[in-house]
Amino acid sequence: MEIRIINPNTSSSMTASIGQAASRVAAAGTRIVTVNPADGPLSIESHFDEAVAAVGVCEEILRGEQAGSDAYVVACFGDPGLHAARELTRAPVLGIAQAAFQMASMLATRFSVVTTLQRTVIIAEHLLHNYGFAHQCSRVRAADIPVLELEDAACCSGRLIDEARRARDEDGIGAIVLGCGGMADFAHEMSAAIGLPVIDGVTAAVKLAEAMVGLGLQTSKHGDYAFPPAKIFTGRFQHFSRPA
Ligand code: 2AL
Repeated sequence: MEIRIINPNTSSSMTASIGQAASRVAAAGTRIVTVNPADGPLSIESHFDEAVAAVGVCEEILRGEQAGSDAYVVACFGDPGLHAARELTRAPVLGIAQAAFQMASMLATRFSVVTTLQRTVIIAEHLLHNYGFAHQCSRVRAADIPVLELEDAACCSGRLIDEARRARDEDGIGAIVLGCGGMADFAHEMSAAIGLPVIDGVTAAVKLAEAMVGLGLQTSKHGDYAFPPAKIFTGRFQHFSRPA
């Protein structure tokens, strides 16, 4: 099976590290294809960044449909464009936040999220509410690390471990969810340091996608995930036009 992982930001180095993390956990018969949009924000750290990035996510889904991908992963923690992406395909589409919340909720009754910047905390909180996980998340914490700084592992791992340790000691939780697609490489070290399960959304989403494809499960086309109505798009979005 082919799982197409879409990094919604345009950082090709982050796309490569997401691909390496995914490939390490993929089953023998799984082909991981990792892409990012050509146009858009280099990192996603605001509502505005998410809104712009969502168009690139949709374009990459449409490319994946041409290539025959069996499942998709939207590999940014705000799950930008996730519902729109699901409208465009029958294949399962997993967001790394929803996948990580789902897995954490089955490993501990309560978890905390350790994310990047304080201003993205509200984005994760909105997702927790919308997905129905708010009652299982004790707190969303920011390590105050800009997304692109995560590439400097030496600088970040201590700060992430310190924040996760504070979560363990203060939040009454049993697991940590990592709040960024660029954090996968820190999961094992953090788990060893604090003695709790640490769930990275990229690898969680890959394993959930494999399970869904293996079970023959597809995105429902009954109701709001049905293909969007065909219509004319104008200007720079003309390529989305389909005759009604
Ligand atoms: C993210 C992420 O996963 N990728 C990105 O560019 N921004 N999320 C975050 N909370 O900062």
